[in-house]
Amino acid sequence: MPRTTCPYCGVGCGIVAEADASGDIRIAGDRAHPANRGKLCSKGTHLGETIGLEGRLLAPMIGGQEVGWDAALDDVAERLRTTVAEHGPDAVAFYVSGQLLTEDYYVANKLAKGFIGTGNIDTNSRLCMASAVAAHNRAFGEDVVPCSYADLDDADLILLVGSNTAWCHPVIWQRIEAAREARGTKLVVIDPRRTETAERADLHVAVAPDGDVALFNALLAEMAARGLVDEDYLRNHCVVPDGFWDGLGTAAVAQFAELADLVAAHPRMVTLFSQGVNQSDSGTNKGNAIINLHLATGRINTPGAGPFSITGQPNAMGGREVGGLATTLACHLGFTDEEREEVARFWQAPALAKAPGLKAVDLFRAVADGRIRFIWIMATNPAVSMPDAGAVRAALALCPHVVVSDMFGDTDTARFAHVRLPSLGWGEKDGTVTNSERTVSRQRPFLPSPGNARADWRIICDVAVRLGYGHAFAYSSPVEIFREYAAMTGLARRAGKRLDLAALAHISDAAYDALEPFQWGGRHPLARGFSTPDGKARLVAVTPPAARKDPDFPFRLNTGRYRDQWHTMTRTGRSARLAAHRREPLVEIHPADAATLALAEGALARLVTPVGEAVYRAAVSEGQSRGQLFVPMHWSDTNASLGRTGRLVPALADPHSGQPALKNVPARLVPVLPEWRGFLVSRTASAAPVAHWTRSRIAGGWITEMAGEGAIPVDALLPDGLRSEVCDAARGMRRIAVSDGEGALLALLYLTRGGRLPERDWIIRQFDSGTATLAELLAGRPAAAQPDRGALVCVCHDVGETAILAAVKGGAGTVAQVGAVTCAGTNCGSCRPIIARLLEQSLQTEKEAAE
Ligand SMILES: Nc1nc2c(c(=O)[nH]1)N[C@H]1C(S)=C(S)[C@@H](COP(=O)(O)OP(=O)(O)OC[C@H]3O[C@@H](n4cnc5c(=O)[nH]c(N)nc54)[C@H](O)[C@@H]3O)O[C@H]1N2
Ligand SMILES: Nc1nc2c(c(=O)[nH]1)N[C@H]1C(S)=C(S)[C@@H](COP(=O)(O)OP(=O)(O)OC[C@H]3O[C@@H](n4cnc5c(=O)[nH]c(N)nc54)[C@H](O)[C@@H]3O)O[C@H]1N2
Ligand code: SF4
Ligand SMILES: [Mo]
Repeated sequence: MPRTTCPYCGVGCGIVAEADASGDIRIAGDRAHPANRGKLCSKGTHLGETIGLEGRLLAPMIGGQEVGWDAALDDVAERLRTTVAEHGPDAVAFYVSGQLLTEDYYVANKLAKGFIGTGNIDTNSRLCMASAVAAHNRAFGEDVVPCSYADLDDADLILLVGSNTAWCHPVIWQRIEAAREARGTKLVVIDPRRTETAERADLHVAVAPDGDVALFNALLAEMAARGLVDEDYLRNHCVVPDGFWDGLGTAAVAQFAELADLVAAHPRMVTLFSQGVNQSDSGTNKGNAIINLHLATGRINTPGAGPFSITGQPNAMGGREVGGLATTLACHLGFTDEEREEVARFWQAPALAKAPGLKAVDLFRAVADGRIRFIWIMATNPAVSMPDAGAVRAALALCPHVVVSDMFGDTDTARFAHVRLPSLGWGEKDGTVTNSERTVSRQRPFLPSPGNARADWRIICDVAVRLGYGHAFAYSSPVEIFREYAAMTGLARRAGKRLDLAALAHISDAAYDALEPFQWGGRHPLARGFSTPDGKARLVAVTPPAARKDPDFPFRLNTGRYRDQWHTMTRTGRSARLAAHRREPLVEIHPADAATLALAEGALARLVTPVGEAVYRAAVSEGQSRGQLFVPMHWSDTNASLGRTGRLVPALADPHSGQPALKNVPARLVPVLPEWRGFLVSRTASAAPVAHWTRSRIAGGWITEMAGEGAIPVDALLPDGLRSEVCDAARGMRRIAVSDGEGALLALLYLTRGGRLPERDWIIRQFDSGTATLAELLAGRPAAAQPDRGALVCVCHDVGETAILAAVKGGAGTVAQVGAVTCAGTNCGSCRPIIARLLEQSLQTEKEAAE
């Protein structure tokens, strides 16, 4: 059975995948893979539901016209050639992605920087990892993660900073949980929100938005005051700037003393961090404040210790290695004369880029003002995911040449393309990825290439050949690219870097096919010295950002992820099971703030920021701090009318890394009171002509939530067929069922002008495989009262809250015992934090009742 790697997060789980004769896909965790040892989270487990061909782009398109590959490639090459001839190489840009394979990434970088001669190739990793990269470079002299997953197993204390690990890196989360069970590891979560991750921690520090620099500076000052600075380590391995110790300051955080005691007591400490650190205009300084603490206490390069930046995308790390960011040249080398010379010689490059290119935010600004006239976007959806995505859309609409390579033809970004190129996707493509701990794994194909789709590396090389660079891009398979890339890392080694895969420069085709996951640099790649000229690390003096207040925008808006959706939902949005976790984008708000605004649970609300507006349903939650809001980043124009978060975030970036500040946006919230509300359950996706809609996958079709003003366009919403209707004019209620000639249900529409709408869960189940009568469907509930299943908890085994609470009543006292009784949480385990919360709550209630 083919062994491959998950296409989602940077944990990099190994997967065993198989397509049987009937086309059914079986997915299982690879027990032999060091990243997961057989485990998978909900997203990995349900991959099979996301790889159908529906919506796939299967042939190249120029405008609305399907064309052959020759025509498409000639067209792209011609656009490139004329742009360079008329406006120079810097009028060209590539915007690529941490979801490309290393081999794709390598040839894209080589074409842009070596042959077209522009530094303008940047990646969505700019929105994701750039601050960690900049912090590593400043502290270590190279972008190297100094620890490994095994350090999580060996730590006595784990600090999670700005990371919702239980949702975003669930298999790492399970590893942390295992360490806590095995050796009593203490867990601290530093996050302004009380996430499911924070709920499970020993200590949750609800830091103020962007309060991290102040917090870590103060922690370091406190360790110094307690005599816990490792003077020997500092003398032998670090350079400390003058005046460093004077500027550390204090932090106004309620749990500071408790946190400091934990940090003081546990030298074996790992600090794992992600977007709450990186996506900030003080992101690089946050990274260095964390690294400073580890260096000064000597908590690095030893088992169970280190600052650990965890990567987001499956190949964010591989992209950093090949040099796909505009700010590196190639393979951890920069733009010094010496390094440029080495690279030019290695590639035999005729026109090596002279200087770093534009970083993502600036790159799209240059598209907007006409400096960039050709852009090729691969494996990313910037019309949704970039800050101020409205400006990005305007820029793309103006740009004379937009080429988009994607698996799907109708993404928000692809709508702006002059040329759309169909790429292979997961299960079809072939190459390598590198995960958060520097482990390189193979992605192997187990599905046939659909239609005329092609591998990204091949598309890039086909264009390079047409530009006359055939000699440098004459690869016939990924292994040939991998060998060249591995050889090129030898340049990095000779320049004193730790990146070094040169031993694989002559790997045979067969050995590449059979390649087992391997980690470059070992467990602690910086243990034998840092990558600076003197081998010493740098402490970096960093100061907290100034507090911001704006009376027009009283809230701080935080944005991020849901457990079961991946980014802009082009893939996970196709799975009915994954959709069940959260069907709509919600704005989370503290109860006191909701009360002040007279905003009820489930009501619609308009979020307004200095750059735009979007509409969400309110979720009132104690987990939000007062004065703060949270919305997901996932919904695009494809699945919602106004739920796209990219409308809201200004294009403000960290001065060192260029990473946008996506987590701390000034905002205000205004309740929306539509005249009518409703939802439609239908076989096909409805393009609802109403003011507000969001839609989500269900078994056998779609559910579309709607709201609007004035007349309801019922006829436009419903398919043709036999209609049955009930209505109650007094309450403004209307319910319509549509079936075909044979009585098969095609659609159900429920509308109200002020009353309640029926429970979605029961109707969704009836629509696919239920036994409800027409009368029951129109009533919106079963004739005989059935026990309410409660909110869905376990997606894999379809277990609701009621069953879990019953198990607890029946004596189940641990998550494992609940699992034994109900099966909940026994497959992927992503719902275990919810089960733990339900368990705690009901045990608490029982205790209170007994007292
Ligand atoms: N389910 C799911 N998993 C994913 C992804 C996905 O789309 N869906 N995407 C992958 C990718 S590319 C990435 S980059 C990772 C991201 O993984 P994470 O970084 O864990 O995810 P986010 O939800 O973006 O943000 C993490 C947390 O930062 C907190 N935060 C906000 N502001 C601050 C602050 O000022 N200080 C601190 N300390 N915390 C703050 C937020 O409240 C949030 O809980 O996830 C990866 N995994
Ligand atoms: N407000 C807000 N915005 C954010 C964030 C946030 O926390 N808040 N997080 C940011 C972060 S960390 C990230 S990583 C970005 C992610 O944002 P994007 O990269 O824009 O999101 P994806 O949906 O992953 O886009 C990947 C695209 O590539 C396509 N694709 C998948 N595989 C392949 C392939 O092999 N080849 C090709 N050619 N195409 C493929 C998919 O269909 C999809 O259209 O979003 C950023 N934007
Ligand atoms: S934790 Fe989940 S999403 Fe991440 S690699 Fe593993 S299975 Fe995939
Ligand atoms: Mo990311």
